[in-house]
Amino acid sequence: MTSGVHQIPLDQPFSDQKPGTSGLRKSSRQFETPHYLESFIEAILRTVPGIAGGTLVVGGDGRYGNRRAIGVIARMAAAHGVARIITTTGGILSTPAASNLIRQRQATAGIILSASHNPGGPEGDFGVKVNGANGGPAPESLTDAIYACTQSLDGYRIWEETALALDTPGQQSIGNLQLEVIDGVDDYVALMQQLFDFDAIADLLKGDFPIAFDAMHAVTGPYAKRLLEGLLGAPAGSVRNAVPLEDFGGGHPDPNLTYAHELAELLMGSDAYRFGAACDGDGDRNMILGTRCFVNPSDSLAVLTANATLVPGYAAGLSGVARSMPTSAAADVVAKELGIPCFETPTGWKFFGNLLDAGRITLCGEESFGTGSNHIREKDGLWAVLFWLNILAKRREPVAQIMAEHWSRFGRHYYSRHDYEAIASDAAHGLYNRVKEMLPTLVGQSFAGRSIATADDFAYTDPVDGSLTSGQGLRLLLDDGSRVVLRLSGTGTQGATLRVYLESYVPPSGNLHQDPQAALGDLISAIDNLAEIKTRTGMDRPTVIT
Ligand code: VG1
Ligand code: CO
Repeated sequence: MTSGVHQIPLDQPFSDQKPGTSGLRKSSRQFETPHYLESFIEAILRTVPGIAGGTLVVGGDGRYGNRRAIGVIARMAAAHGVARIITTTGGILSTPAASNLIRQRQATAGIILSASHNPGGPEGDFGVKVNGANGGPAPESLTDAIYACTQSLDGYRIWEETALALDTPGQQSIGNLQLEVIDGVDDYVALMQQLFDFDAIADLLKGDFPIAFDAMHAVTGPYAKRLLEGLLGAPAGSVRNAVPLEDFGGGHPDPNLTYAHELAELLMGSDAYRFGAACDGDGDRNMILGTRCFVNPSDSLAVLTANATLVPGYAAGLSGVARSMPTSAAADVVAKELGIPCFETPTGWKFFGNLLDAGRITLCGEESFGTGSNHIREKDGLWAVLFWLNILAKRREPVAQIMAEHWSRFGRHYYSRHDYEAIASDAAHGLYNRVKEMLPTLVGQSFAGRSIATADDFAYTDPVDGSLTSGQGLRLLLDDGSRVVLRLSGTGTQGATLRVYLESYVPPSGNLHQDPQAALGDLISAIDNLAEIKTRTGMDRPTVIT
């Protein structure tokens, strides 16, 4: 049946639909430009293999534009011969839950509507991410092909106007397409129950162990309510800001000490809670806090690696771990002791997919509050929260003590990321390209009292398929194992964001309890001198310090 198909011509293609670190991310206003969303969806439907007759999982983090986009995708999918769309009540689906659904239902692909941790609402951002049949972000070869398709697009196909019933589970057809609306929380909760010791965690939470979880008015609210307050018995109110709102309540759903400051103050400034955590807009990031203790995400990956066998889903041990290049080497030290391989990939979850699919790694993570495992092919915020709770339930020690013991066993990687957000694009690229050109001359030069051993632009050869990805960040590796990395963000929507990553290792015999900014102070001033950060950005301090 093709009677309902409309063919809409485009006067000219949109030139700016190049996906970044994780999908196409633009302002909500841009996505409301007539035919803009449709153009990108058309390119996806023309490019992803097996779409005709296939199954698509579609949902998003609930931000402004979510429902409209699901309607457009469903009608366009119907016009392209997609057999089935699986979506969720209210269209609310976290990125990790979407990854799980794609895998569970053996879907052809998924389309996730989110700009992750970027603010939402009519004045905020919107985004479209494409995931493949393994549940992971599309590889660069596919996103490049989608982009290429947008460049010459002369029109798109869409089914006639159709109202969707998204509020309750059920089935509906659009032409030959079956639209199935399911509860978005059930399958994810079932997966978590397979991995973690719910009895042990419930027992921990029954005692004197108050927790605070901040859903930041984003997608994890319904999942966290069901898991933490429902199944695990945490007192009502343990999950804060639990109702997903189209504009995230005006907040910036990025779980770090700056944007999740209410939670940070509760944990860092009082003894009221034993454990605190927050997730981002689409539920794939996590921040972990203990009483007066912030767990650096790079350290978090190392602690999960060292303690994995305490968790039922990982009791048999790990095949390997991976971290993104800018993430500290804390996990490397643990992997070495465990005798398992450790891989270093470029930034972005898509690079972990091949390693996970090939069984080469079990855990992986990024410094940007992302942690995950082979249970799905995305990072997973609530999974990390449950992993920590499972460890705490077994070890019965405060978070701060677990960190102290970890450092005294493995040494400490002092680590910080300084973000300079929304700087003029010219200034950012000028600064970056200048350092890039200087790289060959830097080797052997003195830097913060050490010597620069290696200066390069990170490139990665995928150990599974041999593909090469270059231009992934400027690295200055010093002779004592310290390093500084510069990168330009691939997820911002305003101007450019410069990220400066700083790392310095102290062995177990060294000073393990300094403030990281103080411990890294000489690196911070040396990179400012070398890259002329303050003068070229016109900013005297970073927007966000992690
Ligand atoms: C940032 C992080 C990166 C992460 C990406 C997507 O990218 O640094 O580690 O994978 O966001 O996360 P960039 O290019 O801005 O540094 V999310 O939560 O947006 O899916
Ligand atoms: Co995210």
